[in-house]
Amino acid sequence: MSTPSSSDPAAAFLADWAEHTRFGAVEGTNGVERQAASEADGEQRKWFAALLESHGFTVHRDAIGNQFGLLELVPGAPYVLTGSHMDSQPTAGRFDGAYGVMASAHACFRVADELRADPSRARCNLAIVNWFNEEGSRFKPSMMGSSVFTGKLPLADALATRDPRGVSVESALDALGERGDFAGLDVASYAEIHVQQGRSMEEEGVTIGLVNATWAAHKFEFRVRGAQAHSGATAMPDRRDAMLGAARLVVAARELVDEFEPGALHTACGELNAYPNSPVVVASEVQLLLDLRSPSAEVIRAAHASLMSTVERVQREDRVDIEIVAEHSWDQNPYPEAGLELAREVAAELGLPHDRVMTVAGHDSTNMKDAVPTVMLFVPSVDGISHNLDEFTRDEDLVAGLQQMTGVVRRLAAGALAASGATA
Ligand code: HGY
Ligand code: MN
Ligand code: MN
Repeated sequence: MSTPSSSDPAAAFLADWAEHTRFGAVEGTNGVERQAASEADGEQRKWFAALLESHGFTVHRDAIGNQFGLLELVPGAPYVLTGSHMDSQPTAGRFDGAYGVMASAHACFRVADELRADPSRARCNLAIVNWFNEEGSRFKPSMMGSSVFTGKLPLADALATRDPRGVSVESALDALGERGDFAGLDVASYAEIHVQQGRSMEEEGVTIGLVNATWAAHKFEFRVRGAQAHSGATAMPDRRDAMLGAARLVVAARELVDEFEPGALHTACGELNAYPNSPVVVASEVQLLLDLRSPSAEVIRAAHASLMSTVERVQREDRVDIEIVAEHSWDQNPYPEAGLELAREVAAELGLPHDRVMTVAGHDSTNMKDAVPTVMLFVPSVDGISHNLDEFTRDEDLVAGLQQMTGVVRRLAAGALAASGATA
């Protein structure tokens, strides 16, 4: 673990980075499995808390398990908040989210040392955050911790959410000792860095992505209901096959893409649970999660309408009932220009190739940008591989992102973009 006296910031970061990847490491691969509030997530949180404390930060947890490291340099001043998430998808890459938390921490360590040496430059305090359950794989919806923090999701609803085995968020967090009562952080500004999870930056030779907008997303959790029956004996016209209804929706999601210009719509069904899921039985119930993404709000609306007409047709023709059990969506909308300009100036000063880029995936900053002045940054992903054990970003890009983040935090701590009391 790095110490406050580490003199080479890049080497100190890479050493801690190498150490952090052992939590939830999937044997024989370079990836991790560290779903929200799992044992591996809990172990990593303990290690991360010790890292923050060793650099003089005080560690707190709020009621939804967001983990904060705080350093007060200017008594009573608001905080520059920076971070991302350390939870992962099943059998996933080691960079998604965790890179942002570790780069934020090391950027803050460096700026903290500078401001301790010259306190007259400090206008804000420093806070690092490890948001709870960004991925939404074990507990839906995604971006849970930042949604509760920004008031978009009621705390009670989040705590009551259960994983497929019936374990609630509340009891999973309690089992790890990761549910706290910290509240009332006065946030001046927020910054996050993440791997791109696409390949345009690598192809265009861009080292620092200045995220200027997010794609729109609409996720549907459907429940398809039919009737349980013998898969051999039941006459075909008598069947109400929930698996068939679900399969029609899976195929419809792919066919929707062809209704629009190439690249205008991404769709997938990533989760499918059938009951009773047994040989020789026609399924009575299937739950599936269908995900629509587009850079155009208009395309999302049109795709939504087309999907609903498919739902009507499948119910009629296949004699199944289809219900929307839950939805999670966000609009196509911009990140603040002032944050983009600040990040552009830092990249130019550092001589790092940079350009504006949209984010296709959701991030905790998708929530935070609606509450406080926000900067969102990307570093390249090799071949755009993501949510996969082989996700990869080169060390030189990790270090460039750390330098960029350090420059951004330095300016934010000196009062750039500051808004006080925007988030409680
Ligand atoms: O894009 C997503 O849905 C996830 O929250 N990153
Ligand atoms: Mn992520
Ligand atoms: Mn992810």
